[in-house]
Amino acid sequence: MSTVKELKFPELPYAYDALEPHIDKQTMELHYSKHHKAYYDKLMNAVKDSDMENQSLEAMFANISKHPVAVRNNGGGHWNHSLFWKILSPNGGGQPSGRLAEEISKTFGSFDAFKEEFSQVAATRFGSGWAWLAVKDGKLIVCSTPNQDNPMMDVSECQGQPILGLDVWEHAYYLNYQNRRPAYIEAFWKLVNWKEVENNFDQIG
Ligand code: MN3
Repeated sequence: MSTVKELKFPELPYAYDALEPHIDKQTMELHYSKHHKAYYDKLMNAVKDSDMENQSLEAMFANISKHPVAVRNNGGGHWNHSLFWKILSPNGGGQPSGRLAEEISKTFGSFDAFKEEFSQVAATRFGSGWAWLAVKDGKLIVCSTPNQDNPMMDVSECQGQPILGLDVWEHAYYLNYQNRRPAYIEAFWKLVNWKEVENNFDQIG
């Protein structure tokens, strides 16, 4: 696992306008090149010349309560967005297949029931935060976290390894959807790169 000082600001795997009309070009450009870049830069700045730069971000998340709040906010911001770009695709949407599809049906009853629960959790997260599909002790869970927290952090109410995340900060949707967060969530389902989510699931074993 990379140490923090080895982390690179990731490439966006598609063009800024590739997710239109669901996520508009201007939102993508600002979100990636300004918001995510700022989290990345501030993370690097927060760990610079300390022993934190030789740890992995994941290891720090496990005891983030003992690290500076700048690492919690910006480390979370960097990790969460790095996942988010990869689980979206211009060719996304539809449903998962294979082992993940079976596990979703087993846990939530059906894909539609999962989708409804995730959408509800994302819509009702008060203020800024993220909705997650995560794995805990081999089981799937849906939950949300505030700000740039995630379920790998010891401070998080829900614990697990995220395999799918949805950014519900207003900066992720306000230009196109204004206050209509549920419309943004509905559009998100048309973009989910289920192959990538399946890979994330399979890597956990
Ligand atoms: Mn964001």
